[in-house]
Amino acid sequence: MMSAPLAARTLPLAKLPAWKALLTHCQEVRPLHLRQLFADDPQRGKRFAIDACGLYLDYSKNRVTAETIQLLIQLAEACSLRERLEAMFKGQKINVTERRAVLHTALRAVGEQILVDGIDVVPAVHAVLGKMADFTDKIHRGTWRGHTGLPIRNVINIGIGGSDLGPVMAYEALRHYSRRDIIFRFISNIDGTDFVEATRDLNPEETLFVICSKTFKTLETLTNAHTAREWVLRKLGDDQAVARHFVAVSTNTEGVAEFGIDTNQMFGMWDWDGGRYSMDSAVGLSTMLAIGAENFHAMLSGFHDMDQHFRTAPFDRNLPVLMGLLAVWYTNFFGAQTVAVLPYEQYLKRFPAYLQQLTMESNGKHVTLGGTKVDYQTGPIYWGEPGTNGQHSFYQLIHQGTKLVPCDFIGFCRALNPLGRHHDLLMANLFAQTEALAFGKTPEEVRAEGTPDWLVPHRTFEGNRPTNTLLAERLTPRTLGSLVALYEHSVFTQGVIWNIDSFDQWGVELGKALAEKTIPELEASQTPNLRHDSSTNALIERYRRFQKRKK
Ligand code: G6Q
Repeated sequence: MMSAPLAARTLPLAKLPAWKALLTHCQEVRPLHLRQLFADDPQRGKRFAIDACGLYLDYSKNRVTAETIQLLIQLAEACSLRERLEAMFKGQKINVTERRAVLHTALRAVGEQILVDGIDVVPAVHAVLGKMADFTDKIHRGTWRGHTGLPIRNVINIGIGGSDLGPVMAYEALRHYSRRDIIFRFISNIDGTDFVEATRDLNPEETLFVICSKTFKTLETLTNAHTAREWVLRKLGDDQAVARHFVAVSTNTEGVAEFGIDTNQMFGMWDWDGGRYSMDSAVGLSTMLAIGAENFHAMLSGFHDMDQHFRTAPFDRNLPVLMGLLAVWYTNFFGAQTVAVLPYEQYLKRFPAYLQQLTMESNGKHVTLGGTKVDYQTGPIYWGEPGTNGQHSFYQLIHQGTKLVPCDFIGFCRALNPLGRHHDLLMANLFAQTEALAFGKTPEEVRAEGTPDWLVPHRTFEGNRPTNTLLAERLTPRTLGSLVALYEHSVFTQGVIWNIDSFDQWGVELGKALAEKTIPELEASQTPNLRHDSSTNALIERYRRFQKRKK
C-alpha cells in the first residue's frame, strides 16, 4: 500500500504567529476607510503600485496598510512560499495526490534544463513546438489540403475543460492578430447543439478537426470527435479522408491510433502539465493556427517574463505574490466569498470563464496536502464580465449591496480598434468605477446635490470597496501571456498559504464517473432497475417517459 506523501507543512495555519498577527491586525484595519488612508498619504496611489512584465498593478485601493502587506509577506514566508515555488519550477512532484510534477513553466522555458525523473523535459517541449509550427505553416501556405484537394478554411478544436477554455480564451483574446481567412470554432459540450451549430455552415472538405484531449478518454470529446468523423465521412465517403481532416493533441498514443488518427499527426503532451495549465502546450495548436508561430512564441515570452518575475522578485514587489496574498486577505480576514474580474477589453470576454477554471478547479479544496480538513476558507469564487457591460447589470451589488466583492479591473491604454471616442469613454468608465467603489458618496455629499432627505440613504455610497487595477499599454500576445501567468502564480500563492493541492481535480473525476453509471439507464430499452435516491429515480423515469412519447 502506498503511504501518503509528506505534507509540506505540519503547523496548522491558525497556529502560525503570522496568521495570528494578521487576525489582530485586521481588527485595526477593518474600521479604516480608503478615504482616510488616501488623505493620510498623498503618495499612496504610487506607493502601492508595481510595474512589471508590461503590467502596472495599482493595489492602492485595497483595504490595506503598509503593515498589512508586511504581515502578509511574513505569512508567505512562514508558509515557505519561496521554497515551494522553487520546488515547482524545479520539477519536484508537488502535485502530491497524483504524485506528479507541475511544470507548466517548462512549456515556456528557454535555455534551462528541467529534470523530471532524471530526464530533461525542455528539448521535448521545443520539439513539439517545432512540429506545431511546421504544421501551422503547411495550413497557412495551403500545402496541407483536405482529402479532395481543397485548402483548409475551417479549424475546429474539439476538447473540454482545460482542453477548451484556454484555446477559446486565447483565440478570442488574440483575434486581432489572427488569420481572417480561416474560420475558428470550438466544440466542447456533449449537448449536440454545440456540434450542430458549429458545423452547420461549413464544408467538411475544407475543415480540419483538432481533437484535443490529454487522456483521449473524455466522454464529451470522444463523442464529439466520433460525430465529427461521421460528418466528414458522410460527405467524403472514404476512410482515408480522416488522415487529412483530423489531428490530435494528447498523451495517449494508443487512444489516438484506435480512433484512426495517424500518430504522426499527434502532438504530444505530458502528465506533468495539468489541463487548466496547458494552453502553452500543444493544446494551443488552434491558437498557433490562428495567430501564427511568431505570435505564439511572443505569448510564451510573456508567460516566461512573468515566471521569471515570480521566481526572482522580492515578495513586496512581486505581482502574483501580492495579488495572491490580497485574495487571501479578503477571503480569510474579511469573509469575502468572491473575486470579480472585470476586463475593460472586449477581446477578453472569455477571460473570466477561463479564470473560473484556473482558480476554482485549483483552489476549490477542503483538505490540506496532508489530508486534514481545513478549518479556514479556501478558494474564492472567481467570476466576471467585460466592462462596461457589467456596469449595467451586477455592479449595483458591488457598489451598494451587503457583500464585500473585491474586484480586479483590467484595462489597456491603447485600443486595438481605435474608433472615435470609444476608447476614452471605455477607460473613463474603468477609472471612475474604481474611484467610486473606493470613495463612495457620503450622505452630506448626496444632500448637497439637493437630494430630499428620504432619498439620501438610497443614493449614498458607502465606498471602501476594494479593487486592483491592472493597466497595460495594449493587448498583445506577450501581454496576454504575462496576464495569464500572473493569475496562474497568484493561484499558486494562495494554494501554498492554504496548504492545499492546487493541481489535482478529484471533483472533475467524480463527474466523469457518475454519468457513466447513468447513461445505460437512459438508453436501456427495458425499464431499468433504478437504485438511486428517490429524487434521481423520479427524474430518470420522467425523462424516459418523455423520450418514449417522442418515438
Ligand atoms: C483540468 C481538468 C479538466 C480536463 C478536462 C479534459 O485541469 O483536468 O478540465 O482538462 O476534463 O480532459 P482531457 O484533456 O483529458 O480530455
